[in-house]
Amino acid sequence: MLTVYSDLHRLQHGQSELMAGTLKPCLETPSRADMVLDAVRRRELGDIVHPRRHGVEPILRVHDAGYVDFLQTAWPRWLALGHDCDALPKMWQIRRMREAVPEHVEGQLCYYSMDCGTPITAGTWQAAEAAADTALTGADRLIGGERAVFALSRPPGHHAARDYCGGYCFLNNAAIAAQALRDHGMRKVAVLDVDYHHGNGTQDIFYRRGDVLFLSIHGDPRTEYPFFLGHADEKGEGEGLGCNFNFPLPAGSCVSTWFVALDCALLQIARFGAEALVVSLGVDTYLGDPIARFRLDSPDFVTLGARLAGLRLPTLFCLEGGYAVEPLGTNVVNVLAGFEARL
Ligand code: Q9C
Ligand code: ZN
Repeated sequence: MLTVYSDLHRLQHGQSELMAGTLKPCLETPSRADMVLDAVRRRELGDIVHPRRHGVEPILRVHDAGYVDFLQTAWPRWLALGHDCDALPKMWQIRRMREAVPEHVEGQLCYYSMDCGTPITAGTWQAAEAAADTALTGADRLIGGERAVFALSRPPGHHAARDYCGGYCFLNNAAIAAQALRDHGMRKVAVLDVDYHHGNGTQDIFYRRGDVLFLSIHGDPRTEYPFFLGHADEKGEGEGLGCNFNFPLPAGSCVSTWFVALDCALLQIARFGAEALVVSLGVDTYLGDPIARFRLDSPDFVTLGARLAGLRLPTLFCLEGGYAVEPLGTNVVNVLAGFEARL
């Protein structure tokens, strides 16, 4: 399988995220991509290519122009305030407050963020753009006839919505790629999100669309991040009604429960008549993950890959979460090798 990778991901290296009342070192680190790239090489998955630059147009197909402008300008504007640390928001527009974009960068940071775990740093825009280019280059290859491509995208993307960042995500790589597949002639595209956390950003982007099916298997938001989206009764709206499927599972669910949900999701993808599949590939479903509570073991990821291959669709894998850094490469490449039935 072809891998797309850029070293520019290193430019996103935040210092800290707010966790349990204190600032802790960021869990979403450059070493994550190093581990995955290392496993791709070790397991001889296939060629590794650099992304091609696509510019801002395909990003603006799914993201709000004001939000993109904010991401591009936030760092110098933050520095101009005299700060010498990463930018994190500290309040939110909550119920009955005004939904208007503030002028000051500090207000905009709050307006365009969903949490305080997603620091904007000097290289955030460049890294996020490179991750989007990575997914877009993967989409190009699928259009060119490739059976499957792995976009080793970092920072991840699935929590990034049309106009906000959060959950370590800035640009929604999988959604940008799915839209590019649509724009290049694929009539129906499915996005399957297997990360432990609900893909709220991807759901937000396609919720009113009948041409992109979104499905997510995740920890139940009644007890798990991101809390405010990902419930089973979110079915889509308007043209998109019936094109959104959430499979929330209780924290601590066992492997067989998880695979029952996967079978339900695969059935819906086949029924939808998707011409291509984008997989938001988070492996924080791993039993050793520090912030998630499912129980998949490393060999289960091989099974996941094999089941996905059964759909017989052109498939783009976009890397999302997974924070047990040591086994991260093995778990990710297990999915890809399982897909190719090459172990
Ligand atoms: N104590 C992704 O997997 N913080 N993002 C949760 C739990 C946010 C995860 C804190 C987790 C975001 C791409
Ligand atoms: Zn996650």
